[in-house]
Amino acid sequence: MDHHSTSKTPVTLLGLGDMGTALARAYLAAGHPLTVWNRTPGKAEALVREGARTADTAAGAVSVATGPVLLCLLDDASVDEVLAGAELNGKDLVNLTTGTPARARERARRSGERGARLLDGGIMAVPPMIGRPETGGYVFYSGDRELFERHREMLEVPAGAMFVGGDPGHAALYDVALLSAMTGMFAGIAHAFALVNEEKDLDRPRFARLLTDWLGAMAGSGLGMAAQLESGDYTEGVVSNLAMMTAGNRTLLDTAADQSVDPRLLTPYMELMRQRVAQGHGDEGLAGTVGLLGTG
Ligand code: FVH
Repeated sequence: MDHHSTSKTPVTLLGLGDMGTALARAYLAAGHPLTVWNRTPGKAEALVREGARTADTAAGAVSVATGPVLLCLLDDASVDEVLAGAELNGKDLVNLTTGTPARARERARRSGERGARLLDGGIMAVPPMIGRPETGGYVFYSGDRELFERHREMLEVPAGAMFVGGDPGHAALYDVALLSAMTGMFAGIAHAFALVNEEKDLDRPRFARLLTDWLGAMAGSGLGMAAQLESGDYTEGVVSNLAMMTAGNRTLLDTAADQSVDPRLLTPYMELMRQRVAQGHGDEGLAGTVGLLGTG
């Protein structure tokens, strides 16, 4: 690729882990001039053969950047470390590293003080979904709206782009909220497999398909919970009430004991359900457990 023969926005990318490399390949495939940097230099070699330029240092990559600088690093600490040594004045930064909302807000403030603009992103995709729109992967963005609109076409190259507000912390908050829900789901899947795994003649693939279908059918209950949280009426549209579910939890725990499975992944949430019923809300759905989690 001749870097001067395209009208596509030049992209600088810091970080060539699994996700960074997938992003790099998507930009190269779409014909964007691409400069990459990675702490461990060897990871850039294949991309250079595929048309990318490489920089010796992160500060060097940022200093010659004429377009947006994307960061896809391990965590907040690595982003702050990499940005600390760079001259940011006049630069457009797009952070795609998973981090906390508080650190995103602080980074946006500090970037502004250093003359840069920052858009924060949270990637809702795994590397094989990058550059493949049919997989439905997307990235939450928040912070500088003008920056988002200006670079929207470039941002949409690896995955869909969804702007969720001017608060620079909101992309991270949405990202972490969805990842947290996913973690709870993984815990449920692990418990389910623990219950059945020692059974003779278990057809694991068949069980996995049943589990996947059931979780898919139940995931929509989040919509009902949102409606209840909006209205404040936690009995609205309830199809499975807390009193019934809490009684059913006894069966879940007894079965775990019979199968010699530690129920510790389930019991914290069961305790919240029990508390809400004890407060006299057995006719509600699960929305009342949300308020019990607040620590502020
Ligand atoms: N991979 C995934 O499934 C998920 C999908 C959703 C989004 N996440 C987040 O994306 C960020 C990057 O993830 P990744 O998969 O690329 O992660 P790694 O393959 O572990 O690569 C990490 C890169 O970060 C570099 N790095 C780490 N520490 C430093 C540092 N102190 N200074 C500079 N660079 C640093 C590391 O460099 P090296 O080890 O190769 O030298 C890699 O380039 C992440 O936030 C996910 O949560 C991915």
